[in-house]
Amino acid sequence: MKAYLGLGSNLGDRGDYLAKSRQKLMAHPDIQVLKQSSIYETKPWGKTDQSDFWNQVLEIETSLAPLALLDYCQEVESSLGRERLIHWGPRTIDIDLLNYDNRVWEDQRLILPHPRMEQREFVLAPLREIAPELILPSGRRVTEVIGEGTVWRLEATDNS
Ligand code: PH2
Ligand code: MG
Ligand code: MG
Repeated sequence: MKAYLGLGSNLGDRGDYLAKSRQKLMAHPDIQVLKQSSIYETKPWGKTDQSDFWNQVLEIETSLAPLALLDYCQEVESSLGRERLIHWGPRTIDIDLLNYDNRVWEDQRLILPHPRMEQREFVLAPLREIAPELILPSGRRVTEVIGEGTVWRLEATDNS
C-alpha cells in the first residue's frame, strides 16, 4: 500500500532528526521509502509561540496495516526523544500519517486522511512536490490548494 507521512521537527538539530527518522523508517523490513520531498523551513502553525519547524513528506510503500504503521511511527518518535507535553508544542520529531491508500479511517487513535492537512502549507508544499496527482479530502487536487502559513524550501542537502 502507498502511504504519505509528514515529518516535522522544531527542537535541537532538526535536519538530523529528520534524517534519523528516514533511516529508521527505511530500516523496517515492511516499509520502503519511495520518494522524499525537499525539506521546508516553516513558521509554526496553530500554536505560534515556538521555534520554526523543518518539515518534509515521504512517500512509502508498506504492507503494514494503518495502526501497525502508526505504532511504528510512534516507536520512532519515542526513540528520538519525543515527549508529549504540550498539544501542538515543540518536538524533536513528529511523524503523521497523512494518507494511506486513499482510505478513510476513524477511530480513537487515527483519522485518515489527516483532518488538517488541507489547511497546512507545511504539509501541502512538500506533498505537491512528490505527489502532484494526490486528491485531498475536499476532492481537490493538491496542486489546486494553497494552505496557511509561510514556508521556504531549503536547498537540497546530502544527508539522505
Ligand atoms: N505541527 C503541528 C502544529 N504546527 N507547524 C509547523 N510549521 N510544522 C509542524 O510540523 C506543525 C506545526 C502539530 O503536529
Ligand atoms: Mg502533527
Ligand atoms: Mg503527530
